[in-house]
Amino acid sequence: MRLRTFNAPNMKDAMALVKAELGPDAIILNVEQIGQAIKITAALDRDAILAPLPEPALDPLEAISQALEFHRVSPALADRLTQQAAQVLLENPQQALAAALRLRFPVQPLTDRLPTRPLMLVGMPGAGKTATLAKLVARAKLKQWPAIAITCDVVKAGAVEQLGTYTKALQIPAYRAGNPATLRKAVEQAPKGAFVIIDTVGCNPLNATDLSYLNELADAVKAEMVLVMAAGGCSVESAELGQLFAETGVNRLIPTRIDAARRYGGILGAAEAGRLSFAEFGVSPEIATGLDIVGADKIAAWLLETAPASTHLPRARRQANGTHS
Ligand SMILES: Nc1nc2c(ncn2[C@@H]2O[C@H](COP(=O)(O)OP(=O)(O)OP(=O)(O)O)[C@@H](O)[C@H]2O)c(=O)[nH]1
Ligand SMILES: [Mg+2]
Repeated sequence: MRLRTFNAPNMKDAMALVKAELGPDAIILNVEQIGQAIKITAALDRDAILAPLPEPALDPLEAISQALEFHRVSPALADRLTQQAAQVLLENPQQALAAALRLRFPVQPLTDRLPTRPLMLVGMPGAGKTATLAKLVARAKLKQWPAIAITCDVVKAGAVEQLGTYTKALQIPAYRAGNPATLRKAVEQAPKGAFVIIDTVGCNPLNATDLSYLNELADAVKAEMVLVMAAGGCSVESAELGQLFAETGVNRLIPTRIDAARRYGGILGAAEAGRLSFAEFGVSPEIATGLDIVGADKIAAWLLETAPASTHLPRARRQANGTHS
């Protein structure tokens, strides 16, 4: 016995499809209204009657709004995304949500092509800046770009050693710079056409001095500041942080710990509030494989795959290459 499903804009067309495919003996097992469309589940085999009825599918827009609520996406952003998804009129919630996300969240990876300016990773303490630097260098090496790394974190105990461990393994030169002038000198060491990446000390964006120091460093070498932010944060707090960093000159965001967070409302809120594009995503602690370039389709899948009403932890779902089990 094989169940078949038929989708059409109205009941008459759906029944015509059933008859055309299965003939007059088809047994209708279930009829659902999905948005404006009709979905019929039918079978030929009479045994099908004994089979349990399929679970009624959630309306696509309902599935989207439940997922956004689960992820603690701010109500205003959730409304905007749901309304945009509604305009797409797709039966598949993932495609509809992806279409809405695509309109609001541009993706601009840092390693698509060799950046023309040094990149400077900034963010809160522990956000994943240094690990992300190493992951970006690993990607640069795959592209056979010459690379150098510089750390301006001369404050945290072990920071220079941490970077040294990564750069030794990645076999690239590393420098430390305690002020804008030494940063400029370090950048001058880079061979022409090199991928130049700069680490910074964890910053407190509520402290204007911290932000203006980052600006001084970036200005000294005309670097692009890129925000690194861990997923799983409160969406209100993250939105405020995203806005503060955006006001400092950040345009792109690398969310990290996608694998270790259950809710993504924070990173969406930060990107929306700061009008930030998504760059790469940190999907595992692994340096070689822990960074992924992710489009709207994948983000929509991440948002929807966590059962919205579920109270249990989702399966270990993200692997080093960013695919899902
Ligand atoms: N699971 C997971 N862990 C990550 C990811 N990115 C970074 N980490 C881990 O997060 C921790 C902090 O990472 P760091 O790179 O040291 O963070 P940081 O922003 O440089 O920290 P400070 O220099 O102290 O401000 C480390 O244990 C990393 O391995 C990720 O995408 N997934
Ligand atoms: Mg660090």
